[in-house]
Amino acid sequence: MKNFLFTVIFLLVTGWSVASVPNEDGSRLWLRLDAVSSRATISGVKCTAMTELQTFWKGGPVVLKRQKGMATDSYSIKSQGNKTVITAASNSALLYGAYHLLRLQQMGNPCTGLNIQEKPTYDLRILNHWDNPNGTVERGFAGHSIFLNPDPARMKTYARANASIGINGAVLNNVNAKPEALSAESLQKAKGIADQLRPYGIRVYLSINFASPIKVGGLKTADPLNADVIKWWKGKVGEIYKLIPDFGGFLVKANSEGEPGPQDFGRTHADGANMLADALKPHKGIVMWRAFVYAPQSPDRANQASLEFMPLDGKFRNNVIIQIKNGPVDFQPREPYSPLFTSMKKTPMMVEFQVTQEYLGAANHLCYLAPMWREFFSLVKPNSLKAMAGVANIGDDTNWCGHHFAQSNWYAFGRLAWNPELTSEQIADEWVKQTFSDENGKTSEKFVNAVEKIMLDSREACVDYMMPLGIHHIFAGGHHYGPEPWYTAPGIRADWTPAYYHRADSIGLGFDRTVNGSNNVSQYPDSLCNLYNNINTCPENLLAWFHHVPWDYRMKSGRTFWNELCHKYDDGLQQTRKFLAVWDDMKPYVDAQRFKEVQHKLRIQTRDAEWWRDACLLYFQTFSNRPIPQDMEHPVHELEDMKNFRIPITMYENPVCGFTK
Ligand code: GCW
Repeated sequence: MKNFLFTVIFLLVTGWSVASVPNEDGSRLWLRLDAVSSRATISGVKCTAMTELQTFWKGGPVVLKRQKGMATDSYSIKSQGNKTVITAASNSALLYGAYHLLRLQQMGNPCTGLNIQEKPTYDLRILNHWDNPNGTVERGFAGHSIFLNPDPARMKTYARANASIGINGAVLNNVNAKPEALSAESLQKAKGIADQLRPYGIRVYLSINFASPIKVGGLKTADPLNADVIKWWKGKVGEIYKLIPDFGGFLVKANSEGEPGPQDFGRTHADGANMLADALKPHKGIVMWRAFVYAPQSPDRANQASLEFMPLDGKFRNNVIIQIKNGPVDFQPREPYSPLFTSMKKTPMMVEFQVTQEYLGAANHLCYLAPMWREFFSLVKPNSLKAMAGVANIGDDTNWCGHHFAQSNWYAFGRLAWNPELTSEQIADEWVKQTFSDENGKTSEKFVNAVEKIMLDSREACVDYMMPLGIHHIFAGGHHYGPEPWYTAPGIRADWTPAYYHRADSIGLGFDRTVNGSNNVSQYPDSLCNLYNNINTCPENLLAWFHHVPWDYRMKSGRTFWNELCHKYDDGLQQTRKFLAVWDDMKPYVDAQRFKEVQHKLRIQTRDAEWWRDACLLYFQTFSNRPIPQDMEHPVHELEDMKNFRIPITMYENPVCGFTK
């Protein structure tokens, strides 16, 4: 009773009460400003920036000025007397300036005395949608493709959301591209989408199937050096530009995971990419050619992109960018950076991050990814890259991303593509305040601090309960949700099974990538090579990535490797329980709908973390033959039950929940 009275008094005093917060479904993303009833005077260039400010800006007069010579997409915002002047060279840059101003307003920050200069690090800030023509989304956990039957209102929100964080490109279809992506009907559809996105400065791009000349064009070959093939692509590109004059270009996954490519005709990646680049060049289009390649016979998958692409360094046309996943294997909770980033010196490169949480709990786990991307940029210099791509986590779910907090990853991707030096804290702060503030731009400090702490701790917690200490690729087969370090299937390629990566045996755990092992370390610059090669200097969070670590190896904590592993798994689980408890306490500060939906997801995450800990520890224990330490909570599930458990979903769905026995 005393507590209750105290809470009521506290809520009254601080002005926060459940009743005053109307339910929200997340459909407005972080763009939660209501249209103003009396418009401010917005003068100058008539463009989308003007409409946005007229609709949402609550402050004094704003002048939109165009000034030639300013860098692409850069803008300035200056307070002059009671006026605010936004200056930029183009309409899309004016729009970025307008959203900057609206962001300040929505966060409740001062909007006077401004003197802001902004310039994006990358000219190209692009989302990759893995959307299929039938509306499914590969590794999509938020429903179906928003492009299947593009709803104008939804397209507008999508465009506004992207522009508000500076995203200026969208690849509309899956990199596992169906040839029909280039059919007349699909191109008409792409044109429709391009027309809707254009006012917001977003260009569209398409993924192409390298065998399209055969499958769509009826030719006998797709050999990139064949004259008919070259002509076919030129014609196709011309057709696209007639429909979409500002079309951005192609994204290509070639000779990877069964997709066709130039190697099918005895040619190289450079031959393939350059042929497409030549067709696009007259229209100022580009080719983003992926370096995600690996063959089943390789002794170490992590070595392969470098082995295939290094001999081609400097051989690509200047409108080709090599698109490289951040890590050398595949979007794992933690990987070292892909060594191509520091070894390719003569070829433009871009990084591909995965915003959708294929290996990070899909749309069920709260995992804020900015710290992971910042970790990448701590070793790969932002200005050594040309662009940034993110595999989108967007679908037709009401809240767009399946989990309310997954929106923060879309947000963080855009903000980091604009400026990779922004801190995870700053981006979280912007997102939380915009996503949860009241109509006056106010958010309770207690809520902001608590929620930001959850976000900032969440990625490391996920690593801990899923794949700590450098372990990787031990997720379930097929849909990739949950632990399955024992997974195998009849006739499956070795490099698609966890055992290829964890190599658990009676001696220890981990992949020997040292000079005595696969020699992957030698693909890194000398200083890092030496650091990673020596088990005593290798960062412990990458230990089992680079070493086969003996179970009794002494860690910095003084524990054996086995005991440390046990504790890491348990720490991760305990963290998720804390997240849930902290969120439970947030009820007074958030609308009931989002409170409950997030709480539901956190409960799943907590159960899943327990499942991960139990499955991995009990399975690895069959190799280590060592006890679970006494000073931690012990597994509660049976290994056999977990081994017999399968979630009956495809790679296009979000599981309702994980192991529940
Ligand atoms: O991570 C793997 C995914 C595939 C994906 C592939 C890729 C689009 O499991 O679903 O295919 O990477 O990035 O090409």
